Amino acid sequence: MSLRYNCLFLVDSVAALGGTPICMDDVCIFCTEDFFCYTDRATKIGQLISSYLEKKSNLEDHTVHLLFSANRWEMVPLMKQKLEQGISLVVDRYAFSGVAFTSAKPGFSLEWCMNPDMGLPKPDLVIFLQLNPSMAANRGEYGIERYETSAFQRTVQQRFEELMQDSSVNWKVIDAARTIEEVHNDIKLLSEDIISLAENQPVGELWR
Ligand code: 2DT
Repeated sequence: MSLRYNCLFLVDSVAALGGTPICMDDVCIFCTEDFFCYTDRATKIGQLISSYLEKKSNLEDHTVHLLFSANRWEMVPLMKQKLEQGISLVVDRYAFSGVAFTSAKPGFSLEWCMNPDMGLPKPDLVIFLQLNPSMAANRGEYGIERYETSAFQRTVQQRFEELMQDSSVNWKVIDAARTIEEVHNDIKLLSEDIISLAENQPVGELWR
């Protein structure tokens, strides 16, 4: 299977993938240059966010939300360039994490949180890796960064469930409590289907 298709799909969850490589036969998440990871901590905006997440600095809640969104928008020209070349993109976290996490804070509505990301390239498929917060806590270096508390993660999970009610987005939920091979296999099947369906389709605009 070649990657020369016009497809944008992403993987999102309360715990995302925690940097775990999931290699498929031809699509290699975390190994391909056509993989985008948000937060992209390499850019200047990403470095501000990274310092905030590592609790080395504090940022006002609206401000950091807008920075997360800006970190996606700054990569849009490159994403579009690749999509226009017919290259499929795999994205780890995207606007859905942005909305789920900020709206888990007191005083933030889903609507306010969605606004800055409206019009981003729309994913053809969103794979949500379902893992309960206590299992997620046992993976990776959980508990070190900001947001990594069970109470907050439970609220984030509820916000994701609200976002999944939106039928304009192609959500697929995968049970991530199984083995990496089983999760891999499910992602592979979903990816192959969407890559052929999205071929030659124009890229949509998120939440518009
Ligand atoms: P990682 O553990 O995946 O690096 O995420 N987050 C992420 C937000 O609050 N808003 C966003 O827009 C994005 C992309 C999720 C670090 C934390 O940052 C949160 C967990």
